[in-house]
Amino acid sequence: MSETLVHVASGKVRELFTIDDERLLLVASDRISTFDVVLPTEIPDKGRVLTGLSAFWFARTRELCPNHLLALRPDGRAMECRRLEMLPLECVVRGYLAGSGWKDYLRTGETSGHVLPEGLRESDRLPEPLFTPSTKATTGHDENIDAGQAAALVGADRYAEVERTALALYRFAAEYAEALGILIADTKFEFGLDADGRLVLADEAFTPDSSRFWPADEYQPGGPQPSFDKQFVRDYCETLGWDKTYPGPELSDEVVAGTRARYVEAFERLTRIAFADYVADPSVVLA
Ligand code: Q0Z
Repeated sequence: MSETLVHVASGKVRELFTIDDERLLLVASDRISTFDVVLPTEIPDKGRVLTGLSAFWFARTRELCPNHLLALRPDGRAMECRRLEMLPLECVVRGYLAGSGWKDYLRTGETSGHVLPEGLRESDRLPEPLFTPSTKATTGHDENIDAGQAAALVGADRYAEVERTALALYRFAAEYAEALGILIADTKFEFGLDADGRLVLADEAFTPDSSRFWPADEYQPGGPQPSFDKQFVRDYCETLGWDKTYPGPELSDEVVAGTRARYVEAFERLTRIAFADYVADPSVVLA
């Protein structure tokens, strides 16, 4: 009955373990990163919020694309996943012009080979959501690539399938979240293949760690937008004069409490489920 978990990988804020030949355990910690540095202070329940949100979206997008979720653990922070052959692509969809998409547009008028209209401002909504894949960097930042480079990595037919699926997933979630007051500016997916070669959505889905969440009521294009979840942390770090290199600063109790409340608010707004109900029984997000 008891199982032996073998640790296989660490992300910045998550851990991956092997359960058996077919299954992995993906555990979301309460660690938080900002400006690419993991901070020494944890945000209580952040891991549960992110796992619950991913599971919620996996349950609601099953008809658009099968996913790796097999079961939620009773602690609400760990997910049993189907083990897949992962594709060597970070599958980014952008609905708004932010981050590296904005930087590329300023330099070249394009982002990942998509020619954009002139005169766009930072954080503007794009005419259409764009698929902007990047390579998986083992160190440093993922590198944006164009469709030709991405197709060379996975094959032209698989590339077309991944693009079509990623755009469909983004359109579904962005429309759903916007109606609840959250703009999903962009998001990153990872896909894998099952034993039959079927495309399967893996990793996490539409969490604030894999996506830019913006509060819709504060949306004001023409500059950077406040982050739904991390703005207190960023503002606090800016007051400290920290140089944004390791090690990061400890967070104050007020910043921890405010940030935890924002994660819980994102969970409750998007799922329309009380976070306490999720903690009592994580399977409520799957209904
Ligand atoms: C995901 C990662 C980490 C979190 C491998 N279903 C799957 N099948 C095979 N491999 C993966 C998955 Cl999700 C897989 N990663 C990235 C690493 C924590 C995510 F340490 N690596």
